[in-house]
Amino acid sequence: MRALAALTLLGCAPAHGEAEVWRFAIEETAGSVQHTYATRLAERVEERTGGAVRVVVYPYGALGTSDQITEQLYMDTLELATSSPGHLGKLIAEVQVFLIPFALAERSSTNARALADPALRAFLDALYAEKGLAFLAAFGEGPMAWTTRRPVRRPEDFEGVRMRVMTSPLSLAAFEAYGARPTPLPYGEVYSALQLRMIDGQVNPVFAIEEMSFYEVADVLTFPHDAEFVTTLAASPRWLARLSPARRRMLEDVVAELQGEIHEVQARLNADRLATIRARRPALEVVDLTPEERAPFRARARAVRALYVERVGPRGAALLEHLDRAIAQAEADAPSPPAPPNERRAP
Ligand code: 6CS
Repeated sequence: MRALAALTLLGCAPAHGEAEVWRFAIEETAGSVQHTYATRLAERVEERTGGAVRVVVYPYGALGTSDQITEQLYMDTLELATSSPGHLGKLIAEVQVFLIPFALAERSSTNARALADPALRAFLDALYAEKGLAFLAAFGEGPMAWTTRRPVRRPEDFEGVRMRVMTSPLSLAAFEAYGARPTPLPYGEVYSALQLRMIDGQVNPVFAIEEMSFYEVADVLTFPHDAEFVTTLAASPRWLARLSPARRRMLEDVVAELQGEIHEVQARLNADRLATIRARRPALEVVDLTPEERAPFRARARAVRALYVERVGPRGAALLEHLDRAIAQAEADAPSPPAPPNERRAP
């Protein structure tokens, strides 16, 4: 794997017989939502090209951190990668819209429809193009959950709690507004930082909390119902331009199919992994914030929304409007009944 990574960093496509190789780096480990997405994409591309294209999937770390794989896209030394706003926000400030607490819907199914909205996608497309990236898709990976050493039910409970956040500045601002002491770190450094007590908690969807073993170094897992983890699929624009029209259409078709499937994948993975965590650590307290408990967090999130507009500027405000509209439309298309208590508990 290391030799392959070295070849890739030099921009040389590894040989697999005569097949053309597309390298796809993800920000998560094998078995994750992104890994399922990437392996499905790989299978379909290989099948539809009769094996003429082979997609090699590189899990987290194989080609570097989230920032490093994004950089490889615009250097044109990598074809495809997942680029999450939690890290990409340093390069494209506007995508931090997905990090504003309570900006997305509480239900992942609503977010899944909103993220497929053509106007929202077109806006993102232009922003990525400006920064030397090609935007292909945005999708949710499930509700965010906090893992902490002690219960956090009110903003006051966050006092002095060093929460690891992703590296985009708005994640930091959000947890500052919540009253915590946010600490940005790359994904791969979180477990040891928790173990060494350099940080007290972190925030991620349940499947990630299981795959990265964060639940082992926590006493409480809280569902605040304030945000969903959103990622994007990005590509090297120069590579895309080199694809034949037929190959490009085939890729777009596969991406469109996956847009419709990935919501079910994340829902199943998150539910299964919560069961695994509960079975492995029965002592872990699982807390579901009530609507009343969420209210003070929601109130503090208003300042984060205002800060986003202030810091990111008119294009950020326009993207936020697009997102609000897409969510309202998704709600109108399929109004959601109040979530039953059991569904609120299992993301
Ligand atoms: O917390 C993070 O940094 C990472 N979390 C997930 C669920 N995916 C990738 C991201 O880098």
